[in-house]
Amino acid sequence: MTDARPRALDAPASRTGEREAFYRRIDASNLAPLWEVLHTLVKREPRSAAVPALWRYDDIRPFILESGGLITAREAERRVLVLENPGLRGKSQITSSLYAGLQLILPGEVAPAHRHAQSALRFIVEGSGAYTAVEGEKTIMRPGDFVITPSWAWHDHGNDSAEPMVWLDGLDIPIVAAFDAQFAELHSAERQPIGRPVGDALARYGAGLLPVGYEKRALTSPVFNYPYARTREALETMRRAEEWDPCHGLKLQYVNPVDGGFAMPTIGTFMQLLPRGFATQPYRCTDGTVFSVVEGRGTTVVTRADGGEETLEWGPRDVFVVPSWCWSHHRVADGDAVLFSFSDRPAQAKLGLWREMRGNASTAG
Ligand code: 1HN
Repeated sequence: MTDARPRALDAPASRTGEREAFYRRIDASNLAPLWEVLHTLVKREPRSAAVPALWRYDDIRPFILESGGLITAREAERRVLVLENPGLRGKSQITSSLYAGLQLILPGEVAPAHRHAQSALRFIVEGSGAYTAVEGEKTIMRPGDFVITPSWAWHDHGNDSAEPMVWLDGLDIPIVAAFDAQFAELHSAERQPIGRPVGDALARYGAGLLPVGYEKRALTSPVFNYPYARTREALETMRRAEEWDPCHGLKLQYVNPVDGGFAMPTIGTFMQLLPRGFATQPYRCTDGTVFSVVEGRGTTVVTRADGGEETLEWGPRDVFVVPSWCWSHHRVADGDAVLFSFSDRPAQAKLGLWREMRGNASTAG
């Protein structure tokens, strides 16, 4: 048997009648030839099935509010409209590894207590004053707050305010599913018992101090609400140093104060300030990233895997996604812009997979 063909990562071996007959015979034994599929399994570089996408809040807000008349939070367990990546419809995925949705809770409602293996984050988009209870402590949520529900932690939400509240949920559902490691449980009570005062965790672990003798107990940060007021103040103070990263502006990573690592084991979370008129240099990384616009307006140009360009024009409360290994750059319009974002970066980093690449206008694309 001779083979003059060059080795290729991008193309399958050629098919012959003899080979096809062989594939049919081994099929009954649950066997298949690797050389027919190798190029789809081991690729030169990431080519995400996820595509760049934007959900304009003004367009989808009416649907979110309409869902409030359709089903109660109690009946739904969680009343959420899932943000489905257009390249991954029907899979409840915003990237290949992450789930995202917009959750509505109306005044007086309770989303009953449960727990699951998946880790969740909430990023508050609209409304103020509803609470979430996590492992016996309540926190009151306000726009821009980043709130964590660790894996296997009891959690319920309630809205004792007078206005509807909407937040962006981010969960590691596809990651946990890839390991077939899902567990979930309903609490016997709708609202879990509360054993600590509001604000306890933030005071205890989030003031640059830790209780003497504190030992790390979990992989997730013990701070479960990172209030926007503090994050925004940090950005505002730091901007005075004028150390703008060409690709990120001024970008901060939420940390677990106990070990300095990411706040969650599978999901990385970030907040960045891009000043008025700033235009970033092209950048790409292997963690497909979900952005939630907190303040300001701008555009993000994303180069798709097929080489085409997508221009996402965003404003406050919009959600957009940049898939893995797609070049992107941001341009801010008139005012300052503040962007929250999350991705699977900690999971990739722990597995030694994460990569990034900085470009400039002439080398990108
Ligand atoms: C969940 O528990 C929540 O607790 C939100 O608010 C969204 C999506 C899938 C599975 C569990 C919540 C969820 C979820």
